[in-house]
Amino acid sequence: MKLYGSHRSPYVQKVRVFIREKGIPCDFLDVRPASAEVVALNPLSQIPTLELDNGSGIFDSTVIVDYIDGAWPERPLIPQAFAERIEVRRWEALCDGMADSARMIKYEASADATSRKGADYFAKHQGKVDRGMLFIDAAIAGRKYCVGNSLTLADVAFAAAYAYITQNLPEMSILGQTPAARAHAESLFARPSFSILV
Ligand SMILES: N[C@@H](CCC(=O)N[C@@H](CS)C(=O)NCC(=O)O)C(=O)O
Repeated sequence: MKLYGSHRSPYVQKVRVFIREKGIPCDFLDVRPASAEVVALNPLSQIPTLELDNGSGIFDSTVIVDYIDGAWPERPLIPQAFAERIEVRRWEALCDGMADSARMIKYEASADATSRKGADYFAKHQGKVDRGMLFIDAAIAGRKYCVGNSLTLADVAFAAAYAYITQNLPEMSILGQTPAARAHAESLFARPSFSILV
């Protein structure tokens, strides 16, 4: 099994930490979304893309983690029980969405001034990150894990998004107003499986 991606992608990093936490063998190939290997497996030409040993491709990061958790059911990171599973997937959707907005801000900020989007665009995406971070800060305060009493995909998705945001947009003022989110991220980064995020 091979994972195609880049350590600069928050979605790739989420999948890489998930695989490490599961303790399963998987080769990692550092490639761009437009690489021939990815395009051959994924018509969307996006990373992460997973290549199975039978040569077929699996993509979007949400489907890849589902595949891995189902194919290696020992030590599940996505709960089977309906309510917990929906809660974990909600965390993942929130954290992936925050990473989406952080990426938009980063790319637009580095665009040429003549073609750069306006202040409304930045405010819209900043609002998504800020509200998401405040939501997480309130939800995680006093808890060891995002959902339930053990580590799940929710913690993995949060850590990957938090690492991306703090590394690429460290000046965001919301980071100074969300100490519980920061403390949770730091406790996760200390786990060996998460060390690739820092
Ligand atoms: N929803 C997708 C998003 C993947 C994604 O947008 N990856 C970016 C890299 S961070 C990419 O491949 N961009 C190239 C493109 O969209 O053409 C997932 O979770 O896997």
